[in-house]
Amino acid sequence: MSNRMKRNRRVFLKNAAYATGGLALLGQMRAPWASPEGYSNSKNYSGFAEVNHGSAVVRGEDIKMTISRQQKKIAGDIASPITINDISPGPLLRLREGQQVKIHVTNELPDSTSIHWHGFILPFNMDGVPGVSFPGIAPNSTFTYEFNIEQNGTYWYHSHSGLQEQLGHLGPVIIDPVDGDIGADREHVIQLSDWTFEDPHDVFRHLKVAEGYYNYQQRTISDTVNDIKKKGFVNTVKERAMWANMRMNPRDILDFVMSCVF
Ligand SMILES: [Cu+2]
Repeated sequence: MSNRMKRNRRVFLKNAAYATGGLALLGQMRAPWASPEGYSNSKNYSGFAEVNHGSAVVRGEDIKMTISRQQKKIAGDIASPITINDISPGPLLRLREGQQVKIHVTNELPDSTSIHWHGFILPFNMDGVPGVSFPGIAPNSTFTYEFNIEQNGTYWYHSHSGLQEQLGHLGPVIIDPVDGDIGADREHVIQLSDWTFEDPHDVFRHLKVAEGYYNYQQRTISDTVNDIKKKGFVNTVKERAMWANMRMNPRDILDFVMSCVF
C-alpha cells in the first residue's frame, strides 16, 4: 500500500470512528467489547462464557497451547466445548512477519487432535492436516510445530480432526507486518462462531439423512395460496420450479449455514 493510500485510509477510518462514536470521547468511554484486547467472550457482556477473552493473547517465539475439554457456561447452560489454554474459542495468536515460531501443542483430549494453520505459508509437514501432512497429535502427547512467518495479515487456526472444530477448537491469528504498520490506528478481532448443544456428529447425520432437518420455516399450502393471490398462478409455479431446479429450499437458511460450516 502506498503511503498516500495508507494516510487516506487512516483519515477515513478515524472519521468513521468519530462518526460512529459521536461525542463518546473515543478511547475513554468506549464500550467494553470495543477494547483493543476484546471482551466478546466475557460473561459481563453477553453471559456467553465464563472466560475473559481479553487476557487470551499468546505471542512470542516459544508458545504453548494445551487442548482439553472443559465445562463452560454457554448461553446460561453448561456445555463441554474443546478448550485451548482453558478458553473456547482459543486464544488470539499474535505473531510478526519474519519471526520464527515454535508452538508446542499438548493434547489432553481422549482422541487424536491437530491444529491446521489456515492460510499459512509453511513446510507441508507443519500444515497440521492428519493423514496428509502429519499423523496427528495422539492423546497425552505434545507435537511441536516449527516454522518461519513469511506473511502478514489476519488468519485463523482450527482442528482438522473429526468434528472438533464444531466443538470450539479454533481461534484467531494476527500476523503483524515486518514494519509494524497495520495501516490503521486501532484494530478489533472479530471471530464468529456458533454453538449447538447437540453433538456435532448428530447434526451432521441429521443433515445427511434429511437436508431440511433444521428448517423450521418450511413453506405450507397457505403460502402457496397467498403467493398465487399476490403474483398469479404462472409466476408462482415458475418460482417454485426455479427453486426445485436448484434443488434448494428458499427458506432453508439454517441448513445452508450448517452445510457451509461442515
Ligand atoms: Cu482451515
